[in-house]
Amino acid sequence: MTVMEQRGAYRPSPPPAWQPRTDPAPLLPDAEPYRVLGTEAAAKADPELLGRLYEQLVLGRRYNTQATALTKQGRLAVYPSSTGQEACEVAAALALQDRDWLFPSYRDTLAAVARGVDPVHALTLLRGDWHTGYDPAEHRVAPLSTPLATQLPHAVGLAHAARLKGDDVVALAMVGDGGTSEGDFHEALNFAAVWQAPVVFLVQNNGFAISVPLAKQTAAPSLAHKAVGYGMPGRLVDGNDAAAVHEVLTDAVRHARAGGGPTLVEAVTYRIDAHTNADDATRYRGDAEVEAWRAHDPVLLLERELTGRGLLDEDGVAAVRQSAETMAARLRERMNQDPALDPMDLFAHVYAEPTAQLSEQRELLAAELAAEAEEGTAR
Ligand SMILES: Cc1ncc(C[n+]2csc(CCOP(=O)(O)OP(=O)(O)O)c2C)c(N)n1
Repeated sequence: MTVMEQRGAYRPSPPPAWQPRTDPAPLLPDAEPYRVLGTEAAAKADPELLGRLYEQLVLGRRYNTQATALTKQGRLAVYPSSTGQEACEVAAALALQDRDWLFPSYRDTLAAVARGVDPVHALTLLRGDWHTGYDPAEHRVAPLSTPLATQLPHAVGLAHAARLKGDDVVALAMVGDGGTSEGDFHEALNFAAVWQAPVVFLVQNNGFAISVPLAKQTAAPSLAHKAVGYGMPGRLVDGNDAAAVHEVLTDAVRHARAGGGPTLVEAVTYRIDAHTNADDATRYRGDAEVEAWRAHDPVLLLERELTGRGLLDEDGVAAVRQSAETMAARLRERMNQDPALDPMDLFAHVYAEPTAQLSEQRELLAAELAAEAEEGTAR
């Protein structure tokens, strides 16, 4: 066949190896964040669950204010408050079974506490200590992760490994909107979808990565839309509606457990406090914006629903607040006790076989401490 004849036979067609993969339509998030409170869906919500969520929200709010106060008293080095985001924190913990794993970021102390970690132990890292403060295996809560998004590949690895071993375990990993720009976010979501790992990714879109607003973080229609590119469903939920977040996460956990693979959930919320006690949020956002979100407060939304339906009265509110005060007083009291620290601990649990330099430094410190102790006794 001549070249001209070949050209004549040419018919436009797709490349031979191309086939449609998955239909993107079922993976797309809803047009608006899913809500339960104040809608018809609320009537179907379990009153006992709503009550439990409310108690945890009130405790969580008080925990946040107390921890922030402890930074001012020098008892805590830093506290990234989740005030305004308590619905996400509490719902994440409550959506999991005991055998599942939670992978929190530094902002998710509350999720760890709601899952059963001792409130003081959960603050160990933020107190400036060198270790996690709790045994991750005991409560199945990974260490609070400060390097952004690094907890996500860990969650995928754990979930995939559990599945290979035949263990019935789901991992729920939490990350902020800023964290979605990290390479680890991409790698974790890609692996999770390819392996169909039992993982749920919860992105708390609280509007800012320190001072960087979402508009400078991404050009995506929403963070939930990112799921489609990896081949997993994306869900968009009102992150201040505890009942909605709980329902969406519970569905995603169930889906993962049944072998349906990962889900990306974007919870639309707002960080009411500054990034941490070391940040001045007035430098990059106005009061009007904060006030608008205060009117959509997670505690308020649930309280209105419960009181409106006669499931909570003034005495009930007072009782929950009282138990939050008791928790805060106990937290203050325990955090005001100086922990007994052994400087030699600096060298423990680092390497199975310490390096020559570390051994030398260890000896030096031991000698210094011994000399100091001797001086103290001599004085
Ligand atoms: C890998 C890495 N890069 C940069 C930082 C510094 N850093 C700490 S918090 C933060 C903003 C994160 O924002 P976001 O993910 O939205 O979470 P949020 O703090 O709002 O909960 C940055 C950039 C870090 N901790 N880790």
